[in-house]
Amino acid sequence: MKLRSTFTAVIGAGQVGATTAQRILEQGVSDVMLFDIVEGMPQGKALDLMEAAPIEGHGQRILGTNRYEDIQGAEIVVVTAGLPRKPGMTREDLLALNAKIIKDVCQNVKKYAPNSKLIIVTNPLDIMTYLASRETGFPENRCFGMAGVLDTARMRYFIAERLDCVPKDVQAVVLGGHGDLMVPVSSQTKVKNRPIRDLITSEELAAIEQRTRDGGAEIVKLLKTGSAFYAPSSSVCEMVKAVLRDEKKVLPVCAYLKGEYGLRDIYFGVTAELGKNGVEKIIELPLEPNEKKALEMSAQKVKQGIAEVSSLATAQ
Ligand code: A3D
Repeated sequence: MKLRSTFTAVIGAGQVGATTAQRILEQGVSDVMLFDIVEGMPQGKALDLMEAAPIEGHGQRILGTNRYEDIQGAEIVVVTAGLPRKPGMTREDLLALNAKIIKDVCQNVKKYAPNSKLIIVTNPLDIMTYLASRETGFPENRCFGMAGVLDTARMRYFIAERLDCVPKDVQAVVLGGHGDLMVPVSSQTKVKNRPIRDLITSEELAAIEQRTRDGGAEIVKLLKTGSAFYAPSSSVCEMVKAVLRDEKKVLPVCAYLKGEYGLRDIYFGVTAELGKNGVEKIIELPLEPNEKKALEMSAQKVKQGIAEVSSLATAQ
């Protein structure tokens, strides 16, 4: 069996990678090439997923591989290769370990899928996306990261849980770095077009914002052996769909900034239009002064990480 001409390559067939592959197939988005360095594992997961196809009723195809040559022709490459957080570990603890993996993956993406759109998922997200852009030399619109869709979905769910409503009726947006200083934008948060501030107290809203910032850690603490993967894979699939179907959908994305919000030379969570060219337009939102300030603090932290990863690169 061969894949059809439009396919997504998923690098790293662990929890996030395999579940992303499953969602892409079962939602009929595209065929999938699933890569991992562990021999047999991506092939086993691919076969298992194909055996579900008659029941799920989709016509997509998936292959597993340990050879980078097989990602040739991929429209999108999703990178989930790397170590996840363990309890007590910050995303930054992962920096040095995952930087090495991202460099190796990027050299191969550059060689075998030079025209693809690259979506980074590996943490620490903003820093790994910056590194990937430097390693591949891809134009910024073709290299971006997934975090904001997930952080926003978490906030939407927590609000829906509090108000006992349907999560998709909650509009919210979380900007900034994917870490403890991410910025839930309350001024933009609404439920069926009613401002959230009219619906819950400011204390309740503050608690939900903090739970959103701690959303990843809450799951790590419960799982004990890994980090979240169901909502992260839904988030990646949403982005893959927006690109492959040229939806021009506005989503929170980790994108390269050239002066937006007064920030430059940084990969950072902002709202952007996703279409067939990747990040097609960055949409700057009107922010309240305290939200602007929070965004600047978050950017400083990401800049520190970028400096750290750049010094690792020169030390090697
Ligand atoms: P896990 O289930 O351990 O899967 C990672 C996979 O990467 C494993 O199958 C490894 O064999 C594979 N791998 C390791 N080194 C390489 C390499 N050099 N080349 C190719 N594959 C390799 O982890 P996971 O799927 O739970 O998480 C994967 C990454 O995503 C971690 O860095 C997480 O922190 C990150 N993550 C980010 C988010 C965001 O919202 C940004 C959410 C969830 C997970």
